[in-house]
Amino acid sequence: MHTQVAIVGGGPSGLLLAHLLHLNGIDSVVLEARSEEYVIDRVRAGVIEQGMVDLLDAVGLGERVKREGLVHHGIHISFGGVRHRINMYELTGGRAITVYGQNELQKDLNHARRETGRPLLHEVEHLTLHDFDSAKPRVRYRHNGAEHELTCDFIAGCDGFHGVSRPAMFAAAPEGAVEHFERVYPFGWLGILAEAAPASEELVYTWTERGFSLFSMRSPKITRLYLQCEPDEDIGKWPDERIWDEILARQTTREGWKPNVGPILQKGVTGMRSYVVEPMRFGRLFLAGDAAHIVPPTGAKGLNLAAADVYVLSQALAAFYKSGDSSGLEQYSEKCLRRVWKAQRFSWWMTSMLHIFGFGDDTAFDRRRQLAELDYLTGSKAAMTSLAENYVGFPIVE
Ligand code: FAS
Ligand code: PHB
Repeated sequence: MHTQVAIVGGGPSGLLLAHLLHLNGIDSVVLEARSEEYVIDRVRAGVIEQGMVDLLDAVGLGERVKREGLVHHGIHISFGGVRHRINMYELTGGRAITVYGQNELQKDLNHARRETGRPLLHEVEHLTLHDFDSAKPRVRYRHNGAEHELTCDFIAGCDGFHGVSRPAMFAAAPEGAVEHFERVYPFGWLGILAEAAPASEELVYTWTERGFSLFSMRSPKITRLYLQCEPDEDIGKWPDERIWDEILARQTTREGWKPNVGPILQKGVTGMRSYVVEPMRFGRLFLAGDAAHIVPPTGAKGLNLAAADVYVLSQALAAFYKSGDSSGLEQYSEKCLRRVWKAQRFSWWMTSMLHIFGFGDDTAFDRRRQLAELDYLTGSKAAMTSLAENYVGFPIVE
């Protein structure tokens, strides 16, 4: 088989790229390792920046986001038993976030792909990349028990952090041509979905001596909650009652605000790291999204960065196919990395300010310093404006 762009990975970045290319008359084949149900049911992001909502709207994918997404003008930072609201809408001249589950977005993207009738293969196996340092890259894979080879002009590695594209790039590149930057955090997040009406209209980020905790939501009936835990926490040791005890212990405020309790529908533990590969491209292999960079979820940036990457890549490929202009492809990595490092800084800052890095006396100074930073943040318009503009995010479509 031949196509113009072989897209490895059918998650948000792979399918959004396929859609953007389709709108530019560029053909692609999307190869996904897992089943459609698995990819949809995976519980991940919940916060979409203004820039991504505007992009989805501009490319005909915004209808359900607009209809069912929850638009939030602010967030709360809670510490010392008191919630402090940051009015991001006011501080950023009218920009907001939208709470819309990644699995809902995944459904929209799968549907849009089906509408085009272009190939989206699930459950592909043994996928390998070849000759992407030449003008005729190839992707080999197994599907429905048969071996296949796909020739193409370009490969887009949208296969997430644990995919094959980034390792293939490291393996093919000369020594030192590709490097990575990483920070692994000494904690993780235990996340739950609960059938309980959200007790707050906006997200609440809570700092306590017991550890960080986050109040979020998915709909008027579903609350999403997170607890800072050990990086390798055993979820088996967290019966529902213990989870609720700890959430209420961390989030209940002096004025008595607390999340509503309800049946837990899903629970899981996720590790926390910051990671960037540079450059994000080698030859005709272009990495996008979590395949190239990971941010800790405290800044709610991962999915939004993935959308920004594939928008830049789609523009560059469109210019190449329309006029042979490869300047966009040449600048792809540099352009994306500027945005990626801003999001890395913000996500590291939110994570460092709100999590406990040690519970002993040796870290007592840091906890006092964190409290002083939270006190400064929630008392300074300048500091709140800085958080607000980074949280709502920067435009994707210039
Ligand atoms: P993904 O990992 O989502 O998709 C990659 C796809 O490639 C997967 O479907 C995988 O099965 C497939 N694949 C892997 N190997 C393959 C192979 N060899 N062959 C074919 N296919 C292969 N981000 C936000 O912006 N806001 C948030 O609120 C937020 N919350 C988060 C909460 C949690 C708990 C987590 C874990 C992440 C969160 N994120 C958030 C980040 C998250 O949303 C990711 O950034 C996003 O899924 C990235 O999308 P992709 O780059 O498409 O990678
Ligand atoms: C979520 O709703 O899942 C969520 C919200 C904000 C974050 C991370 C996750 O920072």
